Amino acid sequence: MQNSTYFIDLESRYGAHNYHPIPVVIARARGAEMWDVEGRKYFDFLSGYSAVNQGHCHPHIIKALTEQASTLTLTSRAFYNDRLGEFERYITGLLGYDKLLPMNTGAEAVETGIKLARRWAYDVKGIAENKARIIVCTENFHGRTSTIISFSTDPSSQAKFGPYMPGFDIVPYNDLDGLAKALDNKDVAAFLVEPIQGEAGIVIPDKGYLSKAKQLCEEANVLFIADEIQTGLCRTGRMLCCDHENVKPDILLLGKALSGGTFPVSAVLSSDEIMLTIKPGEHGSTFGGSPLASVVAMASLQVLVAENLAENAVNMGILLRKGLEEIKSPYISEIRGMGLMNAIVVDHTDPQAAWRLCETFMQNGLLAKPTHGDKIRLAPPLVITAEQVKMALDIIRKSLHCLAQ
Ligand code: IF1
Repeated sequence: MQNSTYFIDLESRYGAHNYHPIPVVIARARGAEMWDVEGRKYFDFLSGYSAVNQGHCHPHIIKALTEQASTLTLTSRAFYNDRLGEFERYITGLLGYDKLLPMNTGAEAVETGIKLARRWAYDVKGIAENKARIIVCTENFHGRTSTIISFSTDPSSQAKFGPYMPGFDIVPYNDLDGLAKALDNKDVAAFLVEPIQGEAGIVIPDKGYLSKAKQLCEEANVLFIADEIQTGLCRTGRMLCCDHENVKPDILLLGKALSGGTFPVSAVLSSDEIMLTIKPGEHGSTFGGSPLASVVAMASLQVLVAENLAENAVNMGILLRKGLEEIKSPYISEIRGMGLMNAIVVDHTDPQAAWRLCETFMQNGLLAKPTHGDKIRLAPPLVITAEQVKMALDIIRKSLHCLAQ
């Protein structure tokens, strides 16, 4: 029986070194729990970066996946299939949009949103061709394609991948004056924003920011594109994070938990006016809208609704943040989050403190990973129970002592 070291060495020898994982080798997972190759159990506090909101290997999703997998996986969009239309009707009805454009990864959904906004700008708003501008925020994270990293402000995402795609203006996040200034330009097509910034370290904008930003966009005839790939699908305590402020994005981007963490499924939702500016043959992908993806996505959405996971995210999030406050650790300078999208900021002289804390979490049975140095995301699957949250808090409390050295 090979051990963790064996598998870590294999990846080091034969795999690209584009990640620096926490040194644990997962072999099995169910719900909020994972087991490594040695059989040790862990609470998952990363959830595949919010891709397994429904919990690992959710039976309803896996049943849908396995049944469809042995029936029909792919027709390509050269032909119709008997699953995509049902999924399109379900998700547009659930979220209140006219049309769905199905893709695979989150980055593909973001790229599709950018193309859609540009096409709408030329065909509907009347901006001169190749002049459309899209406003984005500092500290954004929208994926890793060459276009997307062109408007990143994070050198580790952007450096030495040029030349870069033009047409993007960067404004400070959570800054309405900066947005208003950038909107004072007739060539602006859209504003692309994360309702809460994930990679930046769970940065929550001021109350009213999203609704005021949406209003400014409406006044400027600019599309509001919400990247809910990480914040969406009940993660923050509502079906969509924008729901907290009753904001209806013109273009909505979903991914990750849309498949319950089984395989990449992403979605772009919008109105007829915007969506139908892309004509047959002008955009697509081999696997986008496959029968398999359609069935898995429908099952994944059904679980969120049937199990009231938004409500559980609210309740377990309150329990988690309250428990973290009660630890009163001198090494935690901030606790922030909404629903089960949370983070702690580690306060320590050692720049490696957050990493050391995550390694101690691992030794004690909880898996999380630092982001941007001193922040640790605490985002378990939304199926986590109060009992599991309490056990996780015990692990966190015990682990913090490692920073006393
Ligand atoms: C990595 C980060 C999180 C996303 C938002 C689009 C995408 C993502 C808001 C693209 C993807 C993933 C990518 C993964 C780690 C993870 C991540 F650390 F990179 F930034 F979650 F915060 N919009 N986020 O969060 O979706 O193409 O990956 O399906 O690249 O390391 P994707």
